[in-house]
Amino acid sequence: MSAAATEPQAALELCGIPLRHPVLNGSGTFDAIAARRAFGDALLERFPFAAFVSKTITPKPRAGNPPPRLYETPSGMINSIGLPNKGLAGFLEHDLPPLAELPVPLIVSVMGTSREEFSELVEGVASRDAVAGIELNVSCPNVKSGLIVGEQPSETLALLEALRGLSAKPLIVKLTPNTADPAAVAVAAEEGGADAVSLINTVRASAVAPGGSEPWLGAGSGGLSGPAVRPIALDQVRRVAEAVSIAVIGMGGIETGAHAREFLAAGATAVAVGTASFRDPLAGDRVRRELIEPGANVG
Ligand code: RRO
Repeated sequence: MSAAATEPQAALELCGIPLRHPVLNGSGTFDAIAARRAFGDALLERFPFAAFVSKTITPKPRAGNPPPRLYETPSGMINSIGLPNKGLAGFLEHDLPPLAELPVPLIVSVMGTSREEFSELVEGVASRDAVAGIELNVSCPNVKSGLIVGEQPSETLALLEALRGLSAKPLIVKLTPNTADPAAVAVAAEEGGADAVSLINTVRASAVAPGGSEPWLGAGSGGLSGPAVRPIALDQVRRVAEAVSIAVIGMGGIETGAHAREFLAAGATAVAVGTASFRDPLAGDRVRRELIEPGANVG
């Protein structure tokens, strides 16, 4: 048999990125470098996702938020990790080489606090052959306007207009659910030249320290994910998919193939598994099997 005949074929395309199946990871929910250390090459042979989305990086290194950073809720989890990362140069030097060895396309998630910072990030990662696409995490304030970019259609449009000319690689806008009309933001992203949108990021949430009145999380508040947010995510994915023609990546509490199917039926081209991977690093692989292998669905 020829090598080409044994190579897995792309089953679908996500804004030009070939995917063997529709299940990705949510940014920041699966540490592929640590998993490779723990599982060795077995991880590459049975990689759970059709493309890998990196944890969000920023231009300069960040230590992240003070602890505690996590809080378990009924059917969910609140995080306030606060973007700990090595910064653009550290990512390119230390993290990109091992991520480039993964057997799937690499999407790098980036976040800046100004158009200039976003531009630096997009130029820095897009020039690397190993990078198939860039996810713009817009759940951040613009230091000039003070507004959260992804909460405002006008801010999102202006950001995309500034970035679109910098690279021909796919730009995916990660939408926040913490806005009155996520579909209006998605339409603005499309108008600015985005190739896809992904949603939802976490839902703004707080927790009180047990027995007290103080906030539990070191940063005061955080973002809720997991099964608790799935109906919110499904509703927003449907509304966004109806409003745009670009691809939609749906996520939010997906734990089974049946859940994934609901998001695809709501108009998503692909789905992502996030919080479920913390409990079971192979959750993505199971969701894929339940989704595409008849009879495997136990969810
Ligand atoms: O690092 C985080 O605390 C974080 C990020 Br960048 C994000 O986009 N969403 C989230 O829930 N946490």
